Amino acid sequence: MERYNGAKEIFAEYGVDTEKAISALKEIAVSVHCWQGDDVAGFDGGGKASGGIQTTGNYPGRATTPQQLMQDIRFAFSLMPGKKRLNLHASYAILGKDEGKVDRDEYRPEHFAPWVKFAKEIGLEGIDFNPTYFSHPMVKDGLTLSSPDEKVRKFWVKHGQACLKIAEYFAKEMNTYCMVDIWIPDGLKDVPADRLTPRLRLKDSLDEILSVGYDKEKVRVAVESKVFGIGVESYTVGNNEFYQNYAATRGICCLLDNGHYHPTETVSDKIPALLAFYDKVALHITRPVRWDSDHVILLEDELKEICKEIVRGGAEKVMIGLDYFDASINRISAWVVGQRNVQKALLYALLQPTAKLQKLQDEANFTEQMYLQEELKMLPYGDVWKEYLERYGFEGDDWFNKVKEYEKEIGKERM
Ligand code: RNT
Ligand code: ZN
Repeated sequence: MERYNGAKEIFAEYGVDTEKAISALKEIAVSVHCWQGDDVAGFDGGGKASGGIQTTGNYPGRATTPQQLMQDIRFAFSLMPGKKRLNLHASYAILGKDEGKVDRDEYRPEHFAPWVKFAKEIGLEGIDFNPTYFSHPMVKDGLTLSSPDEKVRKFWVKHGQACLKIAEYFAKEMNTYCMVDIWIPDGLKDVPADRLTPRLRLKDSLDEILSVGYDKEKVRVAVESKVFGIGVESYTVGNNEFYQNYAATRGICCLLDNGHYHPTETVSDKIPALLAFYDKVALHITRPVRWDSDHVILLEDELKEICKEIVRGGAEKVMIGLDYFDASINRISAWVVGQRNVQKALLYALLQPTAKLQKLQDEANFTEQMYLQEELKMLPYGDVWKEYLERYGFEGDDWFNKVKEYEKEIGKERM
């Protein structure tokens, strides 16, 4: 408390109100992905991610049943401060008696009812959703919605339609919107003979999915582009230009995953560019190391820049989601470190004297702007962070020891 009071005074000297920052941070929801808990395996098939997506590492204790994953989410989320939504993939369907009988083109809300019950039980803000266009035998020659095989394409169109209905159910049950993110792995390893036709097929498929009729107020559909993927280095059907134009002309959103661009492009710069045209933008925050490798989010400069743009643009306009999966370390710790780093970066952004800095930019006073931006880096953010944690039930905050205890417990059960 004493340290916080000192920090409060220091920030006040720069015109920053730490109390305001703490209350604002408390209101920003982060959609936490379920798939860090089981290496993106899901429950409806392969038991291993495949088709344009890959997890590396073999740390013991992976959740292999819905009960285990829920147990891990419950525990991991209890160590994450702030408002949380749960981001689910269709492959996490709990099929019960329909196991082996119902495929992804026929999933229904009831296959996700246990998730709704669980989300309500642990007091989540909402559920977001993703159709799963990978880890499935109907991914033919690496293609789904852009496939020239009508049977394949139709199957995946029906999957997308089914997912919109499930999203509607989540929105209704949780009494908040449900963000649906469409990402497909479709692409080619080597030089294409035709780059246009697959994109025209993807466009038609998406139109067919959206034509299913769904509550546009409650279900917010987003499309996630990518520059390349493993095994599809030469051509990605759903690239950035394709999806931005698609979203703009269909009244849906873009989802920016910061692992999906050329390494010198930044999502922090793309957020305000999109907000000039869209009411909402969705994010997958991750950490690319050389490529879209989905490493655990660290408190790095680009994360801080992304969070500054979220705060400056208006946090209510940005649907913040996480997307990383590291199987080489304790998965709960990976989850918590990444989520907390996003919260820390948001706090960092909320503690900037934004108006003052903007004024310096407009006055072309770049000397003072640089001086001030550098001074700000050494302010006592950690003391405000600690105060935030203590106010919201994280006093003492020895979360890592709790993870070690938990690991011992589940280690016995999951051998
Ligand atoms: C893959 C995309 C996609 C997935 C998740 C699991 O490159 O980023 O968002 O990571 O849907
Ligand atoms: Zn992503």
